Amino acid sequence: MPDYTLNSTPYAWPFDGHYSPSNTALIIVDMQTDFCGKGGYVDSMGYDIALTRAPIKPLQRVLARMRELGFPIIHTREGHRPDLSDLPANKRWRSKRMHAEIGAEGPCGRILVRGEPGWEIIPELAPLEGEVIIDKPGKGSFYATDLELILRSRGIRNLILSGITTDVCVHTTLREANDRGFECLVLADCCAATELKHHEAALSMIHMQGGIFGAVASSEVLLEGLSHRSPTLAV
Ligand code: C5J
Repeated sequence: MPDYTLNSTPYAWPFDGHYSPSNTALIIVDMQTDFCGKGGYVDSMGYDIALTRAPIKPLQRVLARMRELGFPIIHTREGHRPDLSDLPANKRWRSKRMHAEIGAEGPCGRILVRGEPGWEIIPELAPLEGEVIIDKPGKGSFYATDLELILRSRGIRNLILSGITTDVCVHTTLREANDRGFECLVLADCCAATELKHHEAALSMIHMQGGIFGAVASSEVLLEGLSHRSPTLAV
C-alpha cells in the first residue's frame, strides 16, 4: 500500500501511513452562528468574530475535497435543551457574567439553545443530507453523545479535526479522542479561537512530547496530500 503520510508536525500523519475514506473522518466542530456569527454568543460576549470566521474559507475547500473523495463528514453543535435541563448551573452563571447568559433571548434567538437560529451551523458549511451531526451539551464531542459508537461502527480510527474554538471545543474533543486511541490531525487554519494567543498556544501544546495529542497541518498540506487521490481510487 502506498505511503500517503502528510507533511505535518511534529510527525508525518498518520503514524501508520494509512488514511482513507474507510478509516478517516473529518470532524467540523461547532461552526455555528453562536460562535462565529453576528449577534451570536461569542459576538455578544464582545469578542472579535473576524477571528472565529477566519477558518470558513479554508474549511470550505477541505470540505469540498473530502466530500468529493467520499470521506465521512461529521459536524458538531454545542447547545442545550430548551428547558435547560442539561445546562450545569455554573456554566449558566459564568455566561451571565459575560452578558451572554445561555438560554436568554439574544439577537439570534435564545443563546446556545437547540433549535434557535444562533445554534444552527452557518450556511457556508451547512451539512449535506446523510452527514452525521452530533449535538453535544459540553465542550467535548464525546461526552454525553453517541460519537464514539458511530466512529467504531464505521471502522473510523483517524480523525481530522477542525472548527471552533481551537482552545476549547476542538481541544477537548482532541483530548477525548486521543485517550480513546484515535489518531488525530488538527488543521491549523481550519480552526480559530476567540484570542489569537490561545489558538497558537493550543496548537503549540499538540507538539510537545513528540505529538502528545497527535499532529498539526495546514489545509494546504492536507489538500496537497489529497490531490494524489481520486474518488474511485480513494483507498
Ligand atoms: C466555547 C466552543 N468556546 N465551541 N465553545 O464555549 O469552543
